[in-house]
Amino acid sequence: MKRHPFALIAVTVVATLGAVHTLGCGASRSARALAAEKVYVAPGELDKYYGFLSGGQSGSVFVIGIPSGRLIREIPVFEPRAAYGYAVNENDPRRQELVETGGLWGDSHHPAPSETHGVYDGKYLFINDLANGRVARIRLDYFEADKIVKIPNLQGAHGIAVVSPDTHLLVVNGEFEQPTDGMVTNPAPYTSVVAFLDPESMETKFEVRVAGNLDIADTSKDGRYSFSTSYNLEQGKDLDQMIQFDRDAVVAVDIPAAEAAVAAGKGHVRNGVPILDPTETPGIVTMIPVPKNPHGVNVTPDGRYVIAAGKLSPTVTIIDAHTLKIVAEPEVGLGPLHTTFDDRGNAFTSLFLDSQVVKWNIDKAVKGAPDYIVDRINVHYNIGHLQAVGGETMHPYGDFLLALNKLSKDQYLPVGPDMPENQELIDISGQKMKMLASFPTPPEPHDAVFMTAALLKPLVHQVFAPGADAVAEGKESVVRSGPHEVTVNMTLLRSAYTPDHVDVREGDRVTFHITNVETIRDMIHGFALPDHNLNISLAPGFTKTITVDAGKPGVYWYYCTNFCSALHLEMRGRMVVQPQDSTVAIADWHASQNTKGLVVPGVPSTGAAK
Ligand code: K7E
Ligand code: CUA
Ligand code: CA
Repeated sequence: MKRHPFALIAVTVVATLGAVHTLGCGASRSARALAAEKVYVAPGELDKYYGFLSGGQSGSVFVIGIPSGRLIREIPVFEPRAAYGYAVNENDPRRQELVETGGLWGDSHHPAPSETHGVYDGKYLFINDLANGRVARIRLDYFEADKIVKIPNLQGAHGIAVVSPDTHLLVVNGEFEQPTDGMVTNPAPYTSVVAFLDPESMETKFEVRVAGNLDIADTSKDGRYSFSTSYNLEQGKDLDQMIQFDRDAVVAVDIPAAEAAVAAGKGHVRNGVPILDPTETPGIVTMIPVPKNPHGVNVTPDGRYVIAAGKLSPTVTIIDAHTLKIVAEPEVGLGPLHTTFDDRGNAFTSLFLDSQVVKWNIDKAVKGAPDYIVDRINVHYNIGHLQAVGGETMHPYGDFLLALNKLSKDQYLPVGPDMPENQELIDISGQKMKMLASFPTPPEPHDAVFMTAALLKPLVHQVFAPGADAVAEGKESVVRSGPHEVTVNMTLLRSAYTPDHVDVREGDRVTFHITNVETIRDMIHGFALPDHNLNISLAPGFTKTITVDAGKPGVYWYYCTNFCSALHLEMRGRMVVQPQDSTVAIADWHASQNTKGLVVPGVPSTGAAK
């Protein structure tokens, strides 16, 4: 088809007018300048807030700065990541946990920081893996996952929440219903469980069975209830069946009552976990009927109300968090998914279908006042979660809101078949919301929690007191502990490995027990071993242990992967693997030290070096 010349001209004129309009209009320029001023963080300045975004199918947590939107760090959790020396080797304890609990990828949706007295204590950040029914715990002093567990009797670990105010337990929802007794031959409708975990041992203490599924979770601010949405009260097995009822439910579990029932032996133990059945233990579960295939459930900062988002209904349901009675059900717009809060009694609900954030006043909605809707703002596009800074705590900060949009459509050039997910930063400090900025992140953030930089700073350790298992400077050794077992007790200090050479034999299992003995912050050293799939990184004072097969005969240079000094490139050492039938004597490392690195002949290969 030939293009009509007039069409081209018309397009050019419109484009030119558009450009003149945006650039030439003084008001729009100053609005842009004001927005830019609000998000600009000058070089060397710090962001006011740090956000922890769940990484979705990236299986990680992204740390971003607000208001700049800068991606500051990724915390890999359910996926090995060489960049941070995380779970790379087959024998890495985290990787073994990953393999044993479901595999080397995850779908993380909901970050939940631990709390003491209702405020973040900086100890842990919990994150779910929807795909494999797992939960991981990230040490917030080290920014690395330190435990990954599989939850028995549960599939589709979706909503998670800590029990406020003291992280008494961790709540995990099972979204994908299962045969109640675990037997696929059982024709009865499927059920699901909400699991309660001990945050320290990460053991599943007990579970509560629900006739339906469980989607998003929150808890009351006083430790009494967990709240979970269920969108399949129909107990349907296909889409048609799941959208039959006008109302599904918010499932409230009375936590003290459930604990008492477990203590009284009322649970049926399956896979080591007592499961409570509410039909046998009345009073532990209250089903609050809410429309329709609800999704998000969020408790207001003051703990008074529970807000359930209607998803297929244009409403949110406001439930009294103490009496569990519905107090109002205001219309907010199409496709309400999640709600967050400012510090002035307002709620902000994401509208997936309308591609909007709606701001509404909680008190006015409860009283039935007609003017409860305060403002609406368009987002780009199809928003899932949204989070106002601090909105998930008892003390929201009330200045910024992050919209986590599922589709960016026209916001970026295509860089592949799919478009980046789009985050938008909205100023919520005034009566009307103002769009400030947008920025993409890797796939696919679901939810976010925020801490002020001032709160976070003292929580994160950078230099650790060496633990009981640390290797001290001067105490390095290479120990042959069996015919095929070698332990290397190693220290790292700019810019050398001690020992800087290790002689082993083909068939040996070599355990590297490594301490970074640096005492100044940010002096991270790596330890990468070519052709052994090994890379770890260590903070000052930190110790890690990893065992590898010696591998094929050869000379393998271990080297530092974190740029640490002018002699970083020289920071390397040799592992020499002698062939099985080699007649070359394996050097005693200490003896070789005494002779300035020369191999001492005649030291038997199986002789233990002290
Ligand atoms: Cu709405 Cu998994 Cu939090 Cu995603 S869930 S949107
Ligand atoms: Cu140590 Cu580079
Ligand atoms: Ca339903």
